[in-house]
Amino acid sequence: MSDKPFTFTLPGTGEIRPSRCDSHIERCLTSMRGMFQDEKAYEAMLAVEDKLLYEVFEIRRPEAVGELISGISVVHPGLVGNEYYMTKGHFHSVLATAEIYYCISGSGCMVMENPEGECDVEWFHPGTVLYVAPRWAHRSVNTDLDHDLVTYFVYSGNAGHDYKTIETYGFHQIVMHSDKGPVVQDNPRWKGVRGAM
Ligand code: PAN
Ligand code: ZN
Repeated sequence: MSDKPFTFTLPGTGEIRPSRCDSHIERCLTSMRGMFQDEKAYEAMLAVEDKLLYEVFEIRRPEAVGELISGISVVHPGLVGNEYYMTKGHFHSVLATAEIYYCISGSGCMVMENPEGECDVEWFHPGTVLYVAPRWAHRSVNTDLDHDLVTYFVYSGNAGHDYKTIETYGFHQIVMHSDKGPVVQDNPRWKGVRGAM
């Protein structure tokens, strides 16, 4: 990997690919087993098609202190039962590493929580910059049922990803679709002991 400076361009509205991309990850329904509330709806959807829920295009850099890894996250529109398509979500393995998200197009939110169980949900609209403070787990949720949620993210090269904690316990909060729009609720299936995480 070159150590020289470089440039690239972010996707415009209606596009999803940055002009430079070293890795492209596609996450389908199968990789989100157990994460949605409505298991029957999940299994029924999966029986028809293993739908693509979100994609990540990364501009890779060495996973080292001082480096910055960035890329584009695209959460496609849709519902599993009454729950919006979302990312798996994770803590950074090096908890003390922050992340910046910039919303390019679409709308939705970031569901966040820290290991003490404090929760926060911040909303994305085109132009929103979100600072995910160190120690906060984060999950992107697309609450627009007609358009992709496209964000640009930047995080420390050494951050690493801890998916297991969220896979085991879930997030304390969920975002559900209603006639009046998105509603943030306590997660009835959260598997930890409240106040103990
Ligand atoms: C992002 C996320 C990306 C996909 O690059 O990795 O939005 O979400 P999951 O990793 O939870 O599947 C990031 O936050 N990196 O640290
Ligand atoms: Zn992250």
